[in-house]
Amino acid sequence: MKIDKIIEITQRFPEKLSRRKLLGGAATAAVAIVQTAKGQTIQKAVPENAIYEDPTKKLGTLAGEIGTRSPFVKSVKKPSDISSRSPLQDFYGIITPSDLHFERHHAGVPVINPNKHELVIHGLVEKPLVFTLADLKRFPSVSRIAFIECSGNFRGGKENLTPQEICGLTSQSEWTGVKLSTLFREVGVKPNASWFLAEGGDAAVMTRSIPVKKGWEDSIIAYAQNGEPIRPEQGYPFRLFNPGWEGNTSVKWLRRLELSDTPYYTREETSKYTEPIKDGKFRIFSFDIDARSIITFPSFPQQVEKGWIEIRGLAWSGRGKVVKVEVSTDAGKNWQIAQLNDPILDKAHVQFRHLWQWKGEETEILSRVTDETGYTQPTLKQLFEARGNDGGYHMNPITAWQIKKDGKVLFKPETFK
Ligand SMILES: Nc1nc2c(c(=O)[nH]1)N[C@H]1C(S)=C(S)[C@@H](COP(=O)(O)O)O[C@H]1N2
Ligand SMILES: [Mo]
Repeated sequence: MKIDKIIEITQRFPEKLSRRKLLGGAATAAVAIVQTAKGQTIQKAVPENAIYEDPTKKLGTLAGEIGTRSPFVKSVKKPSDISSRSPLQDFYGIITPSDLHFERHHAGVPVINPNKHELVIHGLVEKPLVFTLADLKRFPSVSRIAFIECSGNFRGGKENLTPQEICGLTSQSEWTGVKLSTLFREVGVKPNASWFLAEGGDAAVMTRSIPVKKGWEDSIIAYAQNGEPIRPEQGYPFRLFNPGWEGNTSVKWLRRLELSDTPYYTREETSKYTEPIKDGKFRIFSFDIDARSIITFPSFPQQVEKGWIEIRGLAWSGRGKVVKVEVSTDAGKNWQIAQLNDPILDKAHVQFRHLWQWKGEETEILSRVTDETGYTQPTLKQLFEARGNDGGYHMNPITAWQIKKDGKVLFKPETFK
């Protein structure tokens, strides 16, 4: 039927309706009241490009100073008072767009003038020194793709949770900066220095004790992120970055490093960032991020249709490379090896995928990762058995999604009682 004229766009389809079903393939955006060539007035679903002007008939916006996201893309972080979470379910590949990197601030984001900001390195060193941003940029630079994860990255308890809500306190960037080992050589770290204190220049004046060994190994003073100066939310003008370690140790807005022969037992490593290990005991300085994986598609609130589905997700380990991700599509009875997409980097988010034919049965889908140390992601039950069920930090349980008969996908709240 030839449409002569669109008279009125009446409504957008409710999200619930499958657009594909309605128009047999074409992307539809609305219902229009249209007049046919024969003068009849009828209601008809219309494709998006019938509502929005034909882009081939009009000069587009000219080149600009800064790129934008399409108005059709709605990916955003989820802020609470103290943090905002990355929308893991929206990501492609392994890099988190800088403006979607999760944020965790203990006293907000400071405004720092790089010309007034300095890094002091002192304590057990031959030659205490002060570095400006310009000074740091003169040293040999390194770039590395790696994740940062907050060790408090776990939510559960109800079915309507998205990957973002469950574990969106992890993000991945290409970080550029100077190796801390380079600066250690510059100041002449003394042989008896075994710890250093890292201090931030925000209102929290956040402090953490870090073993000097880590500094020699792979810590970076990062001043850039994904090709641009590090964002204020991530620590502008520079931050400490400890690959694979709990996010809290990667002190942002870094202003001071003090070398010492003992840890400092700051608030962040005594009252906070310690976790129970049964019998009233707590572990302290639990730096490594344990291996974890999560299926990001399909996940709540997505809906699946019968047929072939590519299950997709992210896996990572703070102790090195991911070597294996297994997926179960029958609630954990059988496990299959998932495909890992290149690149598979050290201490980095890796993409996995697994082809699955869903025939309409009610089931649960799960993923579990094994890293190069041989460690395999535990169940929540195993975590509680090992540590008592006080929860706390470093919770990396296997995450299950329930697939309902109608294709609805829901988080499977923990069953550990
Ligand atoms: N100075 C300072 N550094 C900080 C924090 C802070 O509040 N102040 N938050 C820490 C915590 S708890 C985490 S998880 C990471 C978060 O880094 P991001 O906000 O860049 O994602 O930064 C850490 N570094
Ligand atoms: Mo954190």
